[in-house]
Amino acid sequence: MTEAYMPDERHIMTLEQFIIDQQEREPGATGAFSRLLRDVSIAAKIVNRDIRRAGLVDIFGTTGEINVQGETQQKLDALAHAEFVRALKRGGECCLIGSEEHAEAIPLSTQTGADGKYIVLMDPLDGSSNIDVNVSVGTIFSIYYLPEEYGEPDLDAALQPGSEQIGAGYVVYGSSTMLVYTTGNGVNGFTLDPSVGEFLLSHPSITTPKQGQVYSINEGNTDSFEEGLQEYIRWVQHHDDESKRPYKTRYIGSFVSDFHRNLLKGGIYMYPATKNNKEGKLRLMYESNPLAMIVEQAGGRATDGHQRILDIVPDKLHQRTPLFIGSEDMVKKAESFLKKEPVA
Ligand code: AHM
Ligand code: MG
Repeated sequence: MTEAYMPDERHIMTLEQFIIDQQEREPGATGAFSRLLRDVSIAAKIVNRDIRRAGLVDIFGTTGEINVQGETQQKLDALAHAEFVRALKRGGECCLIGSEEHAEAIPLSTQTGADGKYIVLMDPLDGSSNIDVNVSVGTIFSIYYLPEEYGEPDLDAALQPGSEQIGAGYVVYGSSTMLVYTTGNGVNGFTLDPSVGEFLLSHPSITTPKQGQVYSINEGNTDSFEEGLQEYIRWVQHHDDESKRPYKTRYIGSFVSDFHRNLLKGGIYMYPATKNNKEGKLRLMYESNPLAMIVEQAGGRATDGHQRILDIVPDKLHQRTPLFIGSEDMVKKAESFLKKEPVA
């Protein structure tokens, strides 16, 4: 067989093998964290299956409920939440779940008798308003230890700053399904091979360009942006050959998908404070922290315009924050405009 026909070694590394390899490099690792990641990936496969069948079975549309965020809950939001909770409950490694789709944190040990030591916070289905029109959506997750001072998984135990995350990741249900995660030692991406039902390593050691040409923001809100941000938007739109401006606008309205594209190609995603969302729209614990950890691990930057996202000390589970995330130089440039006028 000539070399051209030899399978690429990379493509036969499954997520499970990769996790075990990583675990073997950690002295004293018990395998509990590996099992937790396995449970997350199983739930992701189940949600992927459900999403791929949407349109054929009755899972499009809303449940008729308004969730804790004051937003209309989609049937698939509720389904994805239930699948992740089920997988984590069954796995036994997680003692507390915080979900964008649930008002309170959900303690698990009392229900299963298991002795899990991890807390998982998640947005089970991000960008869900795009589901009915077949646009990519995602899952975002964040993993913490249950701090030692909590014998029981007290709800307050979930209120840790993002810098305490021991792992974070996302799944994008796009033209293919990808799971990207970090445990604080670089970022790796896996693509689901539907024929074998496994996530296979497809994007090892992801790094994000320091500078990109894409900016992602809901410009319909421009009128209510602070003056410094409006000025930055005019700057990115201004023609300048040397800095390759104007930049391109790309805004799917599905954070995971916008983030994923910018991570790989370079770019900045912004959701600032607006008139309707004075604290910004995105949730610190479910969306901003996990993707901030990923972007920093890939060499990028994430702030609220003034402060590092991972340093924010939360005071509530469903807290929102303005977000500027992506290529380091682009985020710094945006901040330099914002500094002229602090967020009111
Ligand atoms: P969701 O978690 O309820 O789906 O809301 C978050 C979504 C993000 O995916 C997306 O970037 C943003 O909201 C879009 O908001 P807007 O329509 O205001 O631009
Ligand atoms: Mg979301």
